[in-house]
Amino acid sequence: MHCKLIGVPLQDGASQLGCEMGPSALRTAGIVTALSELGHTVSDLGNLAPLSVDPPAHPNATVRNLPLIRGWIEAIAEAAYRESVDGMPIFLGGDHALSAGSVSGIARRATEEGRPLFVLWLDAHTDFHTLDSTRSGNLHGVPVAYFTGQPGFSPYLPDLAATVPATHVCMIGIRSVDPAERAALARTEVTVHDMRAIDEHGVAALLRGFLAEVSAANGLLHVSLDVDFLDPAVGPAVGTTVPGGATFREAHLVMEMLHDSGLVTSLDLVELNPFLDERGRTAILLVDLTASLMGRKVMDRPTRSY
Ligand code: HAR
Ligand code: MN
Ligand code: MN
Ligand code: MN
Repeated sequence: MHCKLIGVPLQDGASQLGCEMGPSALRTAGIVTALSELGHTVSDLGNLAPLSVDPPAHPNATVRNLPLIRGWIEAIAEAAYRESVDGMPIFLGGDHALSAGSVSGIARRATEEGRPLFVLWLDAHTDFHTLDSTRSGNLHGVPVAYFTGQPGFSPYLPDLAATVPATHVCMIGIRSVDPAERAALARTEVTVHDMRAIDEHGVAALLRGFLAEVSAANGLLHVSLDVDFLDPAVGPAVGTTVPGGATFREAHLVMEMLHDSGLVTSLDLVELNPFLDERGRTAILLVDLTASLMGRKVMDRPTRSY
């Protein structure tokens, strides 16, 4: 596989500063070496910068940093479209507003190729607010509503060349949903596997069902990994910790199964806040999870102490 690393030092979609250091921390934790050692070719394309844009003000006065986030989304979507033509884009975030750009750019590419796009959303949160429903105003809470084409984003965020149908979105790890998101999700066909479903059925059974759908449709698969999918005990470097998340092995198993499926064509690594990390352990875990996704076997894992 030809891996294309795209740094996105975006932090203004989150309430806490620090995600802008995410791309640097992932590089420092050895993402290039980890992928190269698995036999992949790797191009580090450096970091993106936001475009300078001037959208109209939104009537919901709590919405934060709209012009800047829109400028980022335009730059990210263009890069996602451009780089997905020949290789696997890996977005080094940056907060989760990033995915409004990455998924919309990949969706444009998928439509051009006549392939359906599916999205696996690994997160504690559903990120299904609209600009009207958000109470925090933090735009890392809106990307899934945006790229599935929920109303009210135009003319504030870029108009979508292609949307991802709600039936093609599967969320795993969910355990923090706001009332407005819950109501909106109930009106869609997004698949939401909450933590209780993982406890009860095991993450493997849930993922297997989704991968079978992607495979049957000959789909492209974009994976969006939010650090808070993980339990804070193993992934502390995130501004929005929620107890009761995926364990170390549950997260690796998801990645190992994704590798075996051969379906994944693009990836986001988001919400890493290195300012909140402990001796780089969350950055290292994200690199190791990426290695599992790209073919590292559990028996081949480097021996590490933390
Ligand atoms: N739903 C909450 C809000 O909109 C929290 C969103 C937090 N999002 C992330 N990414 N950390 O999943 O403010
Ligand atoms: Mn998220
Ligand atoms: Mn989250
Ligand atoms: Mn379905």
